[in-house]
Amino acid sequence: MRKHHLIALFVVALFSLSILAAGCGGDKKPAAPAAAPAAATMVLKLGETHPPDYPTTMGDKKFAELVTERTKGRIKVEVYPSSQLGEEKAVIEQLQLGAVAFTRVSSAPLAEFHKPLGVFSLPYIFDSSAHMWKFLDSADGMKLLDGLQSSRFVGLCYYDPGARSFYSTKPLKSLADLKGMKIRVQQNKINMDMIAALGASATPMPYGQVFSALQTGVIDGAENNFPSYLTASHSQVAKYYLRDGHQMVPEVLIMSKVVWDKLTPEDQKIVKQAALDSVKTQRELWNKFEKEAEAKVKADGSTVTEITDVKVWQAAVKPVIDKYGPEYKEVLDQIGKAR
Ligand code: GTR
Repeated sequence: MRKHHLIALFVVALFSLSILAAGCGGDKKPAAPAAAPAAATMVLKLGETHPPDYPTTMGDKKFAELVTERTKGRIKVEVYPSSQLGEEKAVIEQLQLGAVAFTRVSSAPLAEFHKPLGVFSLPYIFDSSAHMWKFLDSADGMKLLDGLQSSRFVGLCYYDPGARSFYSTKPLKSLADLKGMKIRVQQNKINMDMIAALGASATPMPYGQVFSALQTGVIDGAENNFPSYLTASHSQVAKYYLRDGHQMVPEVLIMSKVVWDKLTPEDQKIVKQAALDSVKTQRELWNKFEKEAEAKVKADGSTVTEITDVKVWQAAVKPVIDKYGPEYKEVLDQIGKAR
């Protein structure tokens, strides 16, 4: 009881003091009208799979920098590299919910959320990087990106993906060697069919699990471009790289439609343009790093074999084109036109 009494007294004393303090305003200037509240900074997250200095991450950072600069700090984009926000599929789901604002992903896992992008996983649809960019930069390429809106994403821009090729922990120098191998693929249905058509067995799994799966022998091989082969350390365990260039699967920078809808039309325009303007940075760094990565893996002891029989590979995957061709006919015709 006594204790309660003391506490009560203390509270009363404090209360009186605060009244006194409030009353001691002094010269009683009329209260200034409240200043208009400064526009709050909107902080938006961008998820990226690759490490901080990888070309796609550098593209993301350029994008972030341009957005902050052009919105005069109204919007701040924070780039989280190295899958800090999760693997690609998980981050894409976060975008649909609006919990993460942006991500840079490969169009292969994104195609599981937005089917039209599956076209890019079809093997040998582009003859060269120039052919691919001619299509991506065309009105048809941009239309494909804009179509993402129907799946609650906003497609901002494409980044260079290079070409994907197979590599293995076991000798791999020809298509015949691939037979019966367990190959990790990006999580997408077309990839499963492609691997089957090549006589191997497909194991889809997130990118972050591939290194240990190679190391422990859960899989025999995987497929990717030189920069990923190097930076994910796959080249340390899978020493045989067979350069067949079966796919060029564009990287895309996308935004959550939920978050996009919260921006003013003016800021939406800034975000879109900043993304398009960041492409130059990513492409320049990509071209440089692709060559550096190739030289590095060779210097580190990887055996790189160039294929000389691309027609044989193309014939082997023809069933995949036959199966999916009708579904993607319109875009395949546009890609053909850009050739
Ligand atoms: C890389 C791509 C990543 C990821 C990875 C994979 O080339 O840049 O976004 O999709 O391939 O194979 O999972």
